[in-house]
This record gives sequence, structure tokens and C-alpha cells, in this order.
Amino acid sequence: EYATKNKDLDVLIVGAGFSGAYQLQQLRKAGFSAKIFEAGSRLGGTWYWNCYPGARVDSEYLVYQLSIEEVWKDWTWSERFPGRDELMAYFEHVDRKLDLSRDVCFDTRVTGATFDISTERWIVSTQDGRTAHPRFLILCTGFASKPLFPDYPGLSSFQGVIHHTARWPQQGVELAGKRIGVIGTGASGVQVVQETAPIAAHLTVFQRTPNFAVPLEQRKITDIEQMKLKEELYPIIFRRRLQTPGGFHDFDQVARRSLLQMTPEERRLTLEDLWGHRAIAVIGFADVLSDERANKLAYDFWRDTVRKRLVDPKLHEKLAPEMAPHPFGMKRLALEQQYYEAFNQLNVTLVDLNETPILEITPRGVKTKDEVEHTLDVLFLATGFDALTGSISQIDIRGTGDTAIGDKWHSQGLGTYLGLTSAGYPNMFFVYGPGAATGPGNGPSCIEFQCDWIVDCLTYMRARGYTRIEATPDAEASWGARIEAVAAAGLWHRAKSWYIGANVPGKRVAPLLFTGGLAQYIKVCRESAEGGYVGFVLSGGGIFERL
Ligand code: NA7
Repeated sequence: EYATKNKDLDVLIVGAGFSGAYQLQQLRKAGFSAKIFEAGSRLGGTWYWNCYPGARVDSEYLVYQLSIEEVWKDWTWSERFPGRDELMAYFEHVDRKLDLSRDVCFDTRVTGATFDISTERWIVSTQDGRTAHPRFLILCTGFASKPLFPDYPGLSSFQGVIHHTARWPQQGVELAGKRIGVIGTGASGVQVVQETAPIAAHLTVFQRTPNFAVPLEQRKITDIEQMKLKEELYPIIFRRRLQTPGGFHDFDQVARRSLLQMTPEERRLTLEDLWGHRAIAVIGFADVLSDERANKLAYDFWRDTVRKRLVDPKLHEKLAPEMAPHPFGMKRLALEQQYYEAFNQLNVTLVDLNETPILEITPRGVKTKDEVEHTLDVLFLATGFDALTGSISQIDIRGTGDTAIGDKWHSQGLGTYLGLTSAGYPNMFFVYGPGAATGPGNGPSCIEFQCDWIVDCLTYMRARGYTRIEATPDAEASWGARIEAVAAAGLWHRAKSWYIGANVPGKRVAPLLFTGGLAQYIKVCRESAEGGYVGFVLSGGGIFERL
């Protein structure tokens, strides 16, 4: 049992998704000892937990993978946007290639961590009573690991099957011929709807805000394509994805152009063309996320396109309203496959929660304000997450003061330096969490950069005999101000999204991400490192005991 007597552990990683897996591999390569504590039973992170029917990644396979050659050189993707099962198989492949599991404790949920000033090590505790004493703690907990449950009365009285999408049973639930309900129409809700509409006896969709979903444009990947990628293109794509705002490799064409400045004809043709293969790139135009008029042009095109797909005109205003309830793209756009066509089916009902809010969950189903009881066998809670900060603050983490990090962020607002660290919590890093270029963009791009940055930092410390690193409060304050300033240039504050914490009742509303784009984010992080870790205090006279 290494975890009880591991005084020589350099790093404990929490979480074994994309970040944890890549972080472990890169730390090993650099000669650090590292272990992972993972709450789930397999590798996969968000893909382990989100096993609801229809779960699928909405980043293209080209960029949504690890850049490690051993891994990609003999892995074959089947679809442009892989489904959950394929992603889980990919993680098994990653494990076979890199032998990660030998350093992972599965079914091990980290509940607390305290920094011990005398030893300059973390004391990490788990739900089942184990502890670890690493020099460094790296939270690879992702942006969406704390589900958000609605607080409707009677939730526990429901006699059918009820689960949050991110806590769907691994063994699945029989759905064919069932009366199914879905609360929430974010990316998860949209996927559940399009997957279950064809098989449900009846599907009732409880919608509070319409999703501005755009076509996914799925297709099979050919052998020739894969060969070409492996022979020459993958390394180029992996380098390229760090140079773009969203961590994709091909948005630049769009990013340099202004939607507003195009002639109506040019705009029309450009958008039509985009819709055929890459509709999501519409939020990449230079002005769509920042200029209200450009944003409206994008919305109007989207609305008119969706309306053409809806048979019943009464659905127009509900699914694609004349006036957008919030600016286009300020809540994450889902990528859909026949989502709108589902509402043309006779067995699908849309309940608008603005007209008829949910009063309570009853043993038989969902009761709305019009006194209708929607009887159901299965109820999906696709209600999202306490995103970004929740993944970290659900762990009782205490640094040099006695303040849990969640309390710090709740009372003072988000405090991170570079979205990698927080002042008062030495030797702790987080990946793909708050304060970084976490979204809206491609996960693995940001993740790999951050993990590499952390390994470089630890290597730098080891070479110079430092045992402690901590962000200064000043550096944290100026990074916070920069996040605010960059976000203020966009329209983000005008939507109640998880990007700003507005989806969680009672949560402080403020930008939780660096919205200046990945390339810009990387530049700032590199500048700190190249200047000898500007904004950090490094200390400790000793050397790493083990090395
Ligand atoms: P999201 O995107 O946060 O969506 C949650 C949905 O649930 C959204 O439509 C919410 O409506 C709705 N919601 C939340 N609470 C309630 C209550 N109490 N009643 C009714 N409806 C509610 O989460 P997802 O899981 O879909 O996606 C998360 C990310 O994962 C996604 O962005 C991708 O990056 C992958 P609202 O809009 O707040 O009115």
C-alpha cells in the first residue's frame, strides 16, 4: 500500500481523464514519481462518468486526442466525432501503450488536502480513509466533475429511474418503449433527446432556455485519411492547435474575418458553406463574440436555418425565437444530429418551463404549473455542472491559511494565477480548470500545454533545489484583472452561462475563464516561465529528497 507510506512521492495527481493521463506520462518521462487517485473505476475522466445514451465529443477527432506518437501511430478512429464508447476504448489503448494504470488508484475519491508547512508536502486524504504525502498536488479534475442537481420538491419521491446525465448507471438503462423525460437542453440534453426520440414511447423535453445548436456533420474516417495523418499531418496539426484561439487547427481562416464587414451576398455564401461542414466555426469570426451587430447577424442566420427544419410553426418561437434570449455563442452551442427533426415526431413533446414551470417531481412524473402531471418511466437530469470552480472546491483544500479554496473563491471571487495556481496554496496546480483558456475550445490542446508547463516548472525547481512554489497575491490580482478586462470586451456577461458561474443558484457571477484564446494564454504562461517564473515565489534550501 504505497499511499500510506509514500514520503518519497513527488506528485499526486487527482483524476485520470485526458489531463491526468497526459500529466502522469510527462512526469514519468521527466523522472518524477507520480500517482493518480481517481474516483471512477476506469481511465477516461469525463468520458467515464458521462455514459448517458448519445454521449459524444463535439471536438473533431483530429485535435481531440493526445499528441503522444506511441499512442496515435496505431490507433484508428472510426468517426469524425467519436462517441463515448469509442473514447473509452481509446483510453484503454492509451493504457496499453503507456501502462498508466499501474500508477492509478481507482475508486479513490479525494476529499481533502492540507499543505503541511513544516515538511512542505501535501497531506491528501480520501473518502475511504487513505492518505498520501506528495510534494506537489496536481488537480486534473476537469471543468465539469461536480454535477448540478435541480432543487425541485419531490425529486427523491420519483418511482421511475432518475439520474443526472453525468451519473448515469454504467450498465445502462432500458429505454426502448419507455416514457422518457429530459430536464435541460445543454449539450448533454440535446444528445439525450436526439438519441432517445427514435426509441421512446414518448419523450417529454423540459426546456428552460433553447440551445442554439448547430449541425455536427458526422462522417466516417477513411483509411486513406488516417494513413496521411500518420505519415505526415498529425505532428503538424498538434503543433498548429496551440497557435489558434480555440485549440483547433483550422479556424484561422474564419478568425481573421469580420462577419459585419462582408457584403450580404458574401456573408450568405460564407455561412451556407460553413453550415455544410463546420457550422460551429461561426463563433470564430473576429466580431461575432464581441460585436452585438455581428452577433445578431449570426443568430438571424442560425434562427432562419433552424426554423426551416421545424414542421409546426408553433415550435419556431420556442426552439428558435425571433429575438435571441442571450447573445449567440455566449452559452456553449451544442453540436446536433437531427435534434430539431426530433420535435417533428408525434411522440415528442416540448414543455416550455418559462410558460409552465415545474412545480414538483411526483412519484409518477413531473408536475408543471398548468397542473399537468407528465407521467414518466425514466427521467434524465441534464442540468449541467457547478463548472470550473466546483471541480476543485468540492475538495476541502487548505493551503498556508486555514481557508478552504472554495471559501476563498466564494468570498473573494475567483483567485488564480494563470489558471494554474492559487495564492496561499503552494505546490498545487490545476489543469483545465478555472482561470485558464479552458473554453470554449478544444480540451486536449489546452491540457497538454498546461501539463507540459507544469513539468517544466518542476524540472526547473529540481535543478535549482527549490522545494516550494507559490503564486504571489499581486500576480493573482493582475491575472484576475486581465481575465475581467478580456471578458468585458465580449458579450459574455449577457448570458446566464457556466462560463461566468451564472448557472448555479447563489454562485458569485464573474468570468471564470480566460477568453483571450489559447494562443494568447500560452504566450502569457511562457513569458512567466521564461522570466524565471515571474509572479511566483520559489523557495526551499533542500533538494528533492528522492533525486
Ligand atoms: P449545460 O450546458 O450547463 O446545460 C444545462 C441545461 O440544464 C441547460 O439547458 C439549463 O437551462 C438546464 N437547467 C439547469 N438547471 C435547471 C433547472 N433547475 N430546471 C430546468 N432546467 C435547468 O450542461 P450540459 O451537461 O448540457 O453541458 C455541459 C458541457 O459539457 C457542455 O457545454 C459541453 O462542453 C460538454 P438554462 O440554460 O440554464 O436555462
